[in-house]
Amino acid sequence: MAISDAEKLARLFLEGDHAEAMNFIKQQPNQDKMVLFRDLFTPAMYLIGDLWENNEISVADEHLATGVCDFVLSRLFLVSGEKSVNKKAMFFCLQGEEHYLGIKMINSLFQEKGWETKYYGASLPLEYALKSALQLKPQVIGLSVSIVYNLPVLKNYVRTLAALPHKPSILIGGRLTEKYDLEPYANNQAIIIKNLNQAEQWLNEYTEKRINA
Ligand code: B12
Repeated sequence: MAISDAEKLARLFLEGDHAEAMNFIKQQPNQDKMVLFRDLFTPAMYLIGDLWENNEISVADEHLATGVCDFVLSRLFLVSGEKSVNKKAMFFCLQGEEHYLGIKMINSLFQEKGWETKYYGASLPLEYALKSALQLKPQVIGLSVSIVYNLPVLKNYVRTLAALPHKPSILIGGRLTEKYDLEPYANNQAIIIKNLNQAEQWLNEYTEKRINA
């Protein structure tokens, strides 16, 4: 059976081959980040998770693969580009949450659409998130959560950030959103995004509303 492109990418990640992984991505006919993230990076990392869960690869293999994935993602970041002053977003993982590759992709997609973004990565305690949000006043605050034991703090993040005077839109994403009903945590104050397609749809609708307003 022919192996898929996502499997090929997963193999390059697992071989720890930064250069080949980068070449593989550069050679893709469709360079749209949304497509690369949805069809290649995400399934490649999910596959690595399955191999890990089934003991077919070790923790060391998984760490190596994560490092290469992170490297390639960083290389895809925009270093310049036109930014709109009125489209600011900040992204981070809840306290305790180490799975940051997903929200790094989301940050990159917003950047590509002209947003000025601040990406804070893993495990950002609420008090520091709040401080930064008060300074930056982003229209969008994106939170990521992947592990169930990190969920209890979610409600508090949403409640606190939604109460900011400039009323940002709060987005919740991450592996758990597809698996569980997180509405009770969102408390009608945040929007739950289940995957990249929904993220793109939300972004397009948000932009359209602003143009019409
Ligand atoms: C790499 C990895 C790690 C790395 C993380 C590296 C990093 N820098 O991110 C490390 C080694 C740190 C790690 C640690 C752990 N991990 Co881990 N990890 C993974 C793995 C293999 C890949 C994660 C990943 O990058 N996925 C790809 C991204 C792109 O997917 P994603 O996060 O879902 O994001 C997408 C969407 O959800 C969305 N999205 C994400 N965030 C946001 C935010 C917003 C605002 C929006 C709009 C959208 C959005 O966009 C993304 C693009 O498609 C997964 C397997 C898997 N199925 O995901 C296991 C997995 C998540 N880990 C798991 C476990 C158990 C752990 C540990 C508990 C292991 C341990 N015993 O220590 C720890 C917990 C650490 C912690 N406190 O968070 C389990 C969870 C199982 C469960 N039942 O909860 C998994 C599923 C592996 C498995 N199959 O068993 N892990």
